[in-house]
Amino acid sequence: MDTTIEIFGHKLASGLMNASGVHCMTLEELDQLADSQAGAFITKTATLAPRQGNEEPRYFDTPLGSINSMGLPNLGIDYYLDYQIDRQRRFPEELHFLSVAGMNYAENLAILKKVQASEYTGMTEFNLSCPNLPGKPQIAYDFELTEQLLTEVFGFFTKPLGVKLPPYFDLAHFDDMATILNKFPLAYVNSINSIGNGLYIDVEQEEVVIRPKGGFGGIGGEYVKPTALANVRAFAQRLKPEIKIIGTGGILTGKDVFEYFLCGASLVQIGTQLHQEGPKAFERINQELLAIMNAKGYQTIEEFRGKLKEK
Ligand code: ERO
Repeated sequence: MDTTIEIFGHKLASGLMNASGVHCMTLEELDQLADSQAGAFITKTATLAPRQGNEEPRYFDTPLGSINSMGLPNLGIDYYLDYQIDRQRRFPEELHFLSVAGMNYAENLAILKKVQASEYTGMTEFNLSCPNLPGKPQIAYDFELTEQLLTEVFGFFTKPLGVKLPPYFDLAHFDDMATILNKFPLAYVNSINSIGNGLYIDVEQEEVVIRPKGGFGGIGGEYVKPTALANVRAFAQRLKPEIKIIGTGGILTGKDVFEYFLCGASLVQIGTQLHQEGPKAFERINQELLAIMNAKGYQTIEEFRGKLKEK
């Protein structure tokens, strides 16, 4: 019995990764992920130029999760591209992930052209769902814009590309977005980014807990798991089988991971819990998953992946 996963031509020791944004800003953090029990890891979403991000405080741990309005602080695409190209040379057996997003339409194209022109051959995650950029709506809530952008991107981008999506809340939206995504040779979709623009209140102080945008921020952790599972399940039922699904949102335990695999995820990403517990979370969670598989008599993840039963 084991938790290995074969995906994108690589064999991973587990299906667990960090969610972009958590523990992946600096070389030191990335090296710690590389040394952890994560099956793969992804870099912080990068823009063309380095960014400071929003004013602090911009991240707050709540009793059931987190709220953040980081505002895309990152060290710039060259930093993360160089890091992953170096790892690719030293560890060709690993599966590498780079996360990117532009601050506007032209920058989205420019950053992907840069990745295309580089010697990087790993996965690129195109973040269409940052909820925390003042004045900039999340791209993937604009269906026409998403289709136009992906059409232009696939005119030149030939490396494996995934998209990070925001949560959807209506079955008609799953239908419409899946119809668009199925037109493209996507490697995967990652559902979900944080639930955008929630509000957490400190009752004692009668005030919000983060400074940017009047306290509005992306919600992660336990609050979001049912929404995230529904997004994974809905896309698994609608996307062509070549498009794999990465499930993200509210994973605290091996049981949560088991639920994501039942819904059809091929990999899962952990954000809030990794922030709270550090990279040792991967080993604990994977051990918990193994214990569940053992109790249920499953030898491999493939035996139950996508097999959620209806009543
Ligand atoms: O504010 C951020 O840097 C951020 N926070 C999220 O919850 N999701 C994101 O995608 C993101 C920036 C890309």
